[in-house]
Amino acid sequence: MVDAGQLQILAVDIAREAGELARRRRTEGVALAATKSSLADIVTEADREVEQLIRDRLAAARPDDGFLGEESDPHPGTSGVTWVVDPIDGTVNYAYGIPHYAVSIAAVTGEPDPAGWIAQTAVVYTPVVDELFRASRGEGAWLGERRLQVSTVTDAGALLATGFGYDPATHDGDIARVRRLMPLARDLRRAGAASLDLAYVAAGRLDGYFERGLKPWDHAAGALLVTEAGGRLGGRPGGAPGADMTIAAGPELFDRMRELLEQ
Ligand code: LIP
Repeated sequence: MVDAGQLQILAVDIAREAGELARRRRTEGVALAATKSSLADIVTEADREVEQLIRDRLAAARPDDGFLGEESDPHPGTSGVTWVVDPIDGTVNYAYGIPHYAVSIAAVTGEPDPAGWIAQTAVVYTPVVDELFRASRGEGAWLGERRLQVSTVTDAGALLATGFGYDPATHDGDIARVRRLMPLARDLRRAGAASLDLAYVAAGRLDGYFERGLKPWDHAAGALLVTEAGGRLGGRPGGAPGADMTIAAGPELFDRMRELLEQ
C-alpha cells in the first residue's frame, strides 16, 4: 500500500530545494548544454544539475523506486512507485530569463506510462513567485492552505491556454487547432510551461488548456492537480493525455474542447 501523504512530504521538500537551485543558477547565468529534438529544443546545464539533485534525493530516501525524468536515463525500480520528473519545465522561458518555470515532480504506481499509471502525488513548484501546487490521490489539490477548484465558464467565454512544439513543421497544425477552439475563448494564453498551465487550470486561473506533443514529465504532476480540483483531463477520445493531445478543463468545457479539437 502506497502512503501518498508520505510521498507528498518528500516531493514537497525536494521540489523546494530543487526550485531554489534552479532560481540561484538562473541569477548566476545560464549555460546551454545541448539541443535535443530540434535547435529550439534546448537543455541547460541547470536542467541537468537540478534533475540530478532530485534524482539523488529520491534515491537516498526511496532507493527501490523507479525514475522517469526529462534529462536522464529511466530507471524501472522494484517498489512499484515511479517518480516522473521535469526538473525545469519551461526551459526556454528559463533560458531567456522569463520568470515562468517550475519543478514538476509526480509519484505514480503501475506501469510508468501515462496510459496506465495511477498518479499518487504531485508537486509543481515555481520558485520565482514561491508558489507550490500539490495534490495527493483522493486528498484534493492545494496551493498553500487554499483548496483548489477548477472554474466554471461564464458567458464571456473561456480563458484558454495552449503551447506549440519545438518542431516548426508542427506549427501549422497547432495554429489550426487554435483557430478551431477560438469560438469558445474570451482570450488565449501561451505561457510556456505545461505543468503551470495545468496547475492554473486546477486553480481556476485558466478555464482550459490544450496542447499537442507533451512528454510524460510535462503533464504527470499537473494532471493530478487538475483531477483533484474537480477537472477532467484527457487526450484523443478515450485516450490518455500525451503526445497526441492533452486537454484539461472543468467537466462541461472539457467535452466542448475535445469535440472541436477532433474535427
Ligand atoms: C515545455 C512545455 C511547454 C511546451 C514546450 C515544452 P520543457 O516543456 O512545458 O508547454 O509548449 O514545447 O515541451 O521543454 O520546457 O520541459
